Parts: sequence; structure tokens; C-alpha cells
Amino acid sequence: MSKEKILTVQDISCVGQCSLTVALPIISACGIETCVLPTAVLSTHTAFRPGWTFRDLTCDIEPISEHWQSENIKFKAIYTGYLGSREQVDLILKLTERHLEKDGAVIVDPAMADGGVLYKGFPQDFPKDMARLCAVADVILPNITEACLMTDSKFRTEYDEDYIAALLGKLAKLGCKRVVLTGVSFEPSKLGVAVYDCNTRKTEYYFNEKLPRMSHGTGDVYASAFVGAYMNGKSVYDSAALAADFTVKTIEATMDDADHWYGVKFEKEIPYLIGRLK
Ligand code: PXL
Repeated sequence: MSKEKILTVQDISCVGQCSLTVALPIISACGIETCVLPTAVLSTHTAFRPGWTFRDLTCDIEPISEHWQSENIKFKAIYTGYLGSREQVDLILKLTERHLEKDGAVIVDPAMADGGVLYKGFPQDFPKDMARLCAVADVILPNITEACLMTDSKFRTEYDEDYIAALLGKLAKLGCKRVVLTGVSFEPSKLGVAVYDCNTRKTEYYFNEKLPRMSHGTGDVYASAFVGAYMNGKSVYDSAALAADFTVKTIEATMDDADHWYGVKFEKEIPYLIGRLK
């Protein structure tokens, strides 16, 4: 992948350090021109107490795309995250046909669930729609919950390599080319990712020390850093490892502040990210 402009499609949560407010600064810091297509506008992300606003922007997608078509606007990659409605899946499939360069990449973070459950607001069968988007992806970045929901697999918190191998095999059947499965842990002190090539069926792992804190928004930080590294020409494995190291740094930067439960202070670690890309 070379440095040209990309499009990211996800929501704007005005407060909460996730989705576009994370993707835009991180990918831009990696030196990549980052165009945006907001899927919805929320006052905060949905892990805040009930009361957040939600404006679905599905109706804007087609007119925006039609205008881009009249300007012949194309992207080197389309990176999707949190979607505002199931209808957006078909609209995004159309976007990839119209606006992706011939050798462009589709990168899908099926951001919709964690800890064994769907995020609030999604219909129970939403993972079926997300799976249709994963089918056309060059790289998908699900966590274990999202992987289970899209493949009708039983979600487990304790598992072995066979369980992960089965999950990766089922994800490959969705049609994607590579999988970066996040949140993989075979021993209490380590947390990492499984990188799977659906063609060669080869799995590689990358682990860091597990930190004593779980944080919101780290999936978006991870996927954004992955996209930034990948668009700088790094391999899927190297991008996955770099994004993991960066995400650990952002959690460490947030750990001493209990009030900052809603996201991670990724801004502090942007110099580290840029340094890793040199
Ligand atoms: O970080 C994923 C995410 C993105 N967007 C919205 C969310 C969440 C997770 O809760 O609620 C609106």
C-alpha cells in the first residue's frame, strides 16, 4: 500500500474518544490523507449512561457518493468501523465499487460488540449484515465477541489454540483475505492478536504483557494505528504488531486517571507512533 488518500466510514461520537475522533488524528499523524464519511452523530458513545443522542446519517451516504462520482473521487483504501444502520452495509458495498482504486484495500473493523454482547442499539441479527461487509474485505479486525457473533460460534473467555484456529477458519469462510483477531489471551499475563492469512491458512501471533485495566475505545485506536501502518507499506503482521504496541502505550498513558474511563489518552503517544513508522 502506498501513501494516498483513504476514506474512513464510521460514526462521530462527539465525546468519548472513539471512532472518527480517534481515526482521523491517528491516521493523519501517520502521514495519510484521511477523508471521512460519518455514519451517525452521537452526543457520546453508547457506553455512557442512557440519554445519548443518535442521528442516523444513512440518507446522506448516497448523495455524498453521487457527488464524489461526479468529481471522480477514488480512494486507496476504505476503512469501515461503527455503522449507523444495517442499510449502510449495502451502501458501503456500493461505495467500494464506485470509489475504491483498482488495487485499493477494504479494511473492516466490525465494531459492534465486546465482552460477549452486542453494543446497545444494534438489532440482534446485525452481525449477519456486518458479515456481508467482511466478505469483501482485504483485512478484517474483529475482537473475539464480534468473531463469534458473525460465525455463530460460542463465546468463551477461556479457550485454547484450537478454539482460536476454529474461529479463524470460520471467519475465512466469510470471504475476507486476512484476519487480525484481537484480544487473544492464552495465559493470564499476556494479551495479543492472531494474524491469519485465509489463503495459506497460516496463523502468526503477537503478544504484549496484559495490563490490569480494560479501556473503552481501544479497538478503534488499534484499527486506526493498523490502517496508518498498513498504508505506510508495512505488512499485515508488522502493522498488527505495531498497532498492538501503540495501543498498550495509550492504555498506560491513561492508567493513572480513574475518571478517564471512557477512552484512552492516545494523543500523548502520537510521537511514539510516528517514531515507529520512520
Ligand atoms: O469504540 C466503538 C464504538 C464506536 N462508536 C460508538 C460506540 C462504540 C462502542 O461503544 O458506542 C457510537
